[in-house]
Amino acid sequence: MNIPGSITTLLVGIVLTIVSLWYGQNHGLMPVAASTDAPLVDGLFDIMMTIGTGLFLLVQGAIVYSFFKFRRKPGDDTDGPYIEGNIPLEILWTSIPAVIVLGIAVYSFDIYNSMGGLDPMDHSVAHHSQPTHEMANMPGAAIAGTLTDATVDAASATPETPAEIKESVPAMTSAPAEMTVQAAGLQYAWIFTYPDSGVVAGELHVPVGTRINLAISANDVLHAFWVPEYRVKQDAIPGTPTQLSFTPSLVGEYPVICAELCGPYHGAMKTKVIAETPADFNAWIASQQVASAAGLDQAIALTATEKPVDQFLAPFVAPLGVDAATLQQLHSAHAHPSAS
Ligand SMILES: [Cu+2]
Repeated sequence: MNIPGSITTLLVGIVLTIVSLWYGQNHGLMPVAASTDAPLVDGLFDIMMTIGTGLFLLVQGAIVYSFFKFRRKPGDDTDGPYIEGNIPLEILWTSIPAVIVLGIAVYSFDIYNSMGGLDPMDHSVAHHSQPTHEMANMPGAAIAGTLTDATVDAASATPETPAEIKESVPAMTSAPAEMTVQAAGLQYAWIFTYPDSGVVAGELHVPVGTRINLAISANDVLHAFWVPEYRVKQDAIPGTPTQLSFTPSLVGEYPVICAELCGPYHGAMKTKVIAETPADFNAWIASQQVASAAGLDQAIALTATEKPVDQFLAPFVAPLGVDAATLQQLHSAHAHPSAS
């Protein structure tokens, strides 16, 4: 083996390892971790940054070292020595990357699996992991968020974080275990539909602590649903429904970005996910129902055909003290003259 084993090499190796480990934890490249899945992805990213930093320093260090060490001496016009090869060295520099790549493959597959990537329709995964995720991972997520904020984005994020954590803790106890929301991508917007309430919105409101199952569709061309703060992304494919699951862990507003070039205004296809406490979320759902009930277009288009007149008028007359029975009587009395 021609690998030098001097003290200098050992010291350089130790320094290189320490610098790589430090930078892997302090690269500051990730936005705040706002879902329970985010710390998993960040763990993988940190390890890859550690390895990448080590390799970068090793390769660049060897190049810079060689510039000086093997610089042509003045007056030396001879050729360099002929080197046939070095089997042990070649085995070493093949096996080490192979082990690294295999290790990252197994680790990332494990994370993909634990995020439900293998079978997003299998809700038992979410149910089984829910209690442990909430008990064990949620404080971790909050702490991770604090650390990231403090070191990375001190100016903008740190003041919000204590409040976010405070708000997110009681949210755990009363949030539903999971919720399915339809997300339709179209040029150039996202339309979110809440199945139970029928609320339709251009922004995604989610209660913190609830496993959100997005049922993603595309109305025209390829789009992709991406929330960097949640570390999740999924394609929206015309004719092929796709799924995406995540659990918001911090109260706040985060950008939803279309991550698939979908047309000339692709860059403007942005909205936001608004993670709030279950109480705020329920209040928002209620406000949306009132808003849609009060919409005249909706009342004509939907309610006139699907509901009896007294039912769809009820929200309007309630403040006047007219009850549904009275309304029904009034309607019956006037129905015949106007029915023709
Ligand atoms: Cu798009």
